[in-house]
Amino acid sequence: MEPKVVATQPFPGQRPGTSGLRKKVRVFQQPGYLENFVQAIFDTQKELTGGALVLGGDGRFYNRTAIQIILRMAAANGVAKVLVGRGGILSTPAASHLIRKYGSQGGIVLSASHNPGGPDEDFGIKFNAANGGPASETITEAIYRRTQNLNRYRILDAADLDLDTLGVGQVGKMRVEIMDPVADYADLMASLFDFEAIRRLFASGHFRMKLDAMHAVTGPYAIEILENRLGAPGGTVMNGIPLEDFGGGHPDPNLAHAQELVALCQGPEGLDFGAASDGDGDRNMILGRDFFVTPSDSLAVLAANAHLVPGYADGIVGVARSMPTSQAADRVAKRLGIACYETPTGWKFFGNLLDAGRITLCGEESFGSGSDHVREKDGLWAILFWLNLLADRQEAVADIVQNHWRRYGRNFYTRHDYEGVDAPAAEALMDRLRTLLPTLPGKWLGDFKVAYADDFAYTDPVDASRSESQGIRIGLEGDSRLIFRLSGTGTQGATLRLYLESYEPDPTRHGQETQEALAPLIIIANELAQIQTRTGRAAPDVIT
Ligand code: VG1
Ligand code: CO
Repeated sequence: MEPKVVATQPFPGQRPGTSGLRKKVRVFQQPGYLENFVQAIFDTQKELTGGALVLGGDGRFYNRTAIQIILRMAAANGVAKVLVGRGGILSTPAASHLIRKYGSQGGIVLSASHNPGGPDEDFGIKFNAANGGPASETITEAIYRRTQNLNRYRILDAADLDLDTLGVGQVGKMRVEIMDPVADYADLMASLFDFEAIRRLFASGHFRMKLDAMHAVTGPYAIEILENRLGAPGGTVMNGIPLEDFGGGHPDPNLAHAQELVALCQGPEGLDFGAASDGDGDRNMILGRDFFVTPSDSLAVLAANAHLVPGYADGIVGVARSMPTSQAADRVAKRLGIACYETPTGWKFFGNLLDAGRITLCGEESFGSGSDHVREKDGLWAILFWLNLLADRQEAVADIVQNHWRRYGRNFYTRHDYEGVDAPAAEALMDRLRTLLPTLPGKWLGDFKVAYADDFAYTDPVDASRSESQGIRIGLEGDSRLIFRLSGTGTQGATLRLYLESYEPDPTRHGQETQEALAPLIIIANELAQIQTRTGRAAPDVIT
C-alpha cells in the first residue's frame, strides 16, 4: 500500500493557543483542515518517523473520525507504532503518562478540554513531546509556521481500524496497539497515594462523597479507581459515561457549571467531599460541605501537606504557579524554604521546571494542579491527593483550609470572565492598559498604592527562552493584585479575564464572602480598564 500524496492549501489561523489548536467542529471538518495541522506535526517533529506515538482524546464528537485520519496519516508518514486508548479514549494526564512510561516520541491528544462538544461545538488537537508535556512555544511556533506553507499531506488509503477491541493491529506497515486507557494510570495513582487509608475512609461509613465526571473522559478512570480499587460505593461517580456532547453540558468543573454537585454538598446533610473534573480530565474542583476550595488555595494546601502523602513523603523541592494564580502557594514555599516560580498561563511552561527537577508541585487558578508524576495537570490526581489528606487528617475539608489560612493568612481570590467579547474591542482595552503601565507605579487607585505594573514576560530559567506579553499585572501594596489577560483557548470572539487577589492576615476577617472582600478591587479594576464602556458588559459572564 503506497501512501497517497494529497495536494492542499494552507489555512489561516492554525496557531495553537494556550493548549493546542481549538476551533469549531465545522472548521475541523473542512477537507484538509485537520490533515494540514497533523502533517505540520509530522513535518516538524522528525523523531516521530520510525518512532512511536500515543494517540487518544476526550471522546467528544469527531474524536473517532479524527483518530482514524491520524492513524492513516501516521502510517503514511513512517511512524512505526501508535498506542491508542480503547474507543479512542485517553485523558490528558493518562496520555502524558503513557508517553513517558512507554518512551514514545510524542503524543497527539484530541480535546477542547472544558469547551462544550457536539457537531456545532468545539474540537481541539494538541501535540505533546517525548517528556509527556504540552509542546513548548518553540515547537508550536514551528508547527504553525509549517501550516502556513504546506501544499501536500500524506495519507494511506486504508480501512478504518476497530478501536474498541484491545490488541494489536496494523495500518499499512505501522503497528497499532489498542490499549486499556485506564490500567497504567490507575497503577500510577496507586504508587503515589495511600490507597489503604483511603479504602478505610470509604469503609468507615462516615464519609460521603461524589465525583462529577460531567459525562467527560474522567468517568472510566474514576469508576475504576474509586469504586473498583478503593471500595467507594457504586454511584460515587456521577455522570460517569463519556458522551460525545457531554450530555449537552459544559464540562467545566466550576461553581457555574457543576451546579448539581454543588447542591449535593450544601446543608447539614451535604456531602463531606465533592469533586469534579473537566472534558479531558486535567482539571479538578474540590468542595467540602458548604465549602468551595479555590484552586489557588488547593495548590497551597497540597504543598503544605505533601509530606503526608506517600509519593511526596520525602518533601517537595519547589513549587510553581501561573502568574494569575494567587500567591497563597508562595507563602507555603517560603515557610518550607523551597523555590517558588511564577510562570505564564498554560501547562507547557511547567515542563522544563519539572524535567530539571526544580519543582515537584505546580498549579493554576483555572482548576489545575499537578506534580512531577506526569507533565500535564491532573484532575483525578488532585482529587486523590485530597482524599489522602482527608483520610490522614480526619478533618473536614473546610477545617483543613481554614486552619491553613490561620497559619499563612488568606489570599482572597476571584476571576471574572467576560466571554465572547468583540475581539478588536478587547485588544484595544488591553493596548490601552499597556500604555498606562509606566504611569501607574506610585499612583493611588482608590485606597491602594500601586507597587509595580508590567506586561508579564517570562524567561525560562532552564532554557532561557523568552515569552512576552503574558498578561497585565498590577501589584498593589499589601500584596493585592489586579491582572488582565485575554484567553487563548476560546473559539468565538475574545474572552477577557480579570483576576483579583487580596491578602488578609487577620483571622477574624477570614470569614468574609469573597466578592465582598474583593469589592473595592473589583471597582478599581473595572474603572481602570473601562470594562463596561469598552466591552458593553455591565457584569462578567462567569465568576469563579
Ligand atoms: C485556560 C486557563 C489556563 C489553562 C488553559 C488550558 O487558558 O486559563 O490556565 O492552562 O485554559 O486548560 P486561557 O488561555 O483560556 O485563559 V484545559 O483544561 O482547557 O486544557
Ligand atoms: Co482540560
